[in-house]
Amino acid sequence: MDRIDFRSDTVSWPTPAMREAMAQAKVGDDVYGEDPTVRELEALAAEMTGKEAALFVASGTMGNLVGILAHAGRGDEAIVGQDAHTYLYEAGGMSTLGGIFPRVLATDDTGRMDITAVETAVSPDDAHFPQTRLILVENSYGSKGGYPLPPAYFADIRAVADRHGLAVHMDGARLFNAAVAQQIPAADITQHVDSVTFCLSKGLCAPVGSVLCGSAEFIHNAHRMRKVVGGGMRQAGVMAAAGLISLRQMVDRLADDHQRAQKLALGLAQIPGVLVQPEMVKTNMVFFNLAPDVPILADVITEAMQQRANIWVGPTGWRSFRAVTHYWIGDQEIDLFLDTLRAILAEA
Ligand code: TLP
Repeated sequence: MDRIDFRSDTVSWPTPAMREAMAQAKVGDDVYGEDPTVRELEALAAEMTGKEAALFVASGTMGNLVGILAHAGRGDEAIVGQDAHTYLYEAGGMSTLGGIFPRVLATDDTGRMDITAVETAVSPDDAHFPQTRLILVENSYGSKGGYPLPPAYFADIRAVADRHGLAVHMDGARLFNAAVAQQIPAADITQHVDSVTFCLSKGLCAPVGSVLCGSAEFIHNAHRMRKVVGGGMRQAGVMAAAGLISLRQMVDRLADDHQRAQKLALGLAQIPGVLVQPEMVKTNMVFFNLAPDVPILADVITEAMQQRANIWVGPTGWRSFRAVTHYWIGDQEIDLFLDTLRAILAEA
C-alpha cells in the first residue's frame, strides 16, 4: 500500500497528466534562453501574478534567495517576520550569500507584522545603521497554520515601502492556496509586492520547481543571481511541462484540499486529548497539540500511525503536529487518519 503522507504538500507526486506532458515536452537549452516550454511557463506565471516577467527556478528556497539577492546586497537590511520561512528555514541564505542583515519583527497569530512596527524598524540614513532596502512577506503564512493573508495587509506594507523607497518581496510558496481560500485572483495579492516566488511542487503537484516573478528589469538581475547560485538549468522544459499543468489544471482544485483540512480539523476537535482550532484552518494545513493529560509524546504517536495505517504525519514539537492535505489525500485518508489517531489515544 502506498504511504499516506500528511507531512507536507511537498511530498505530492506528479499526476499522470504531468508525467505524460513531461515525456512529450519540447525542450532547448534554457541557459541560452532557448527552452520553449520554460518560456511558456514563465510567461503564464508572469500573467497570473500580474508581473512583467518571470524566472523558473529549482525550488522555493532558490526563488526567495535569488529574489532577495536581486533586491539587496552586502550590508543592506531586510525586515522580516520572526517565523517567516525566509528567516527561519532557508539556512540563513540571505546572510550567507548576500551579507544581508535581517531585522526581525514579531508576527501575530496569522503571520502579520504590525504595520507601525514595520515603519519604526526602517533605519534612518545614519552611519550607525545598515540601510533598510527590503521588506519580506509571506502568503499563505506557513508558521501560522498556513493562514491566507488578505490584499489589504500587503497594501499597508506597500504604503510603508513606498514612503521609504523600499522593495517588497513575497514568499508565496503557497500563493495560490492563499488566493483560492479568499476566492480572489493571485494578482490581487501580488499587485502590492515588487516580486513573488511561488512553488509548483507543493499543492500544485509538480515534481520540481518554483517561479520568481517581477518587473522585466528585476528578472534580468535575478537571472544573473540564479547563475551565481548555480541554478541555470539546461533542458528544464521537462520540468516546466509539469508546471504548466500545475497552473492550468491544479489551482482551482486547491479548494478541495482546504475543505479536507477543515474536515480533518473538525474531526480532530472531537477526539479526546487533541487540542485544535478549526476556525484557524483556512488552507491546507492543520496544526494540533496533545492535551497536557495525554501520557505519550508526539514521536510515539507518529510511529504508531506509521505502524498501524502507513500514515505519516509530522511532529512539530514534543506534543504538537502538522498535517497537510494535498491532491493525494482524499476523504478516505482523512477518515483513516482520524480513526487511527482516536484509537492510539484511547489506548494510551
Ligand atoms: N516548506 C517546507 C519546509 O521547509 C517547512 C514544508 O514542508 O512546508 N516558503 C515556504 C512558506 C515554505 O513552506 C517552503 C517549504 C519554502 C518557502 C521553500 O520551498 P522549497 O522546499 O521548494 O525550497
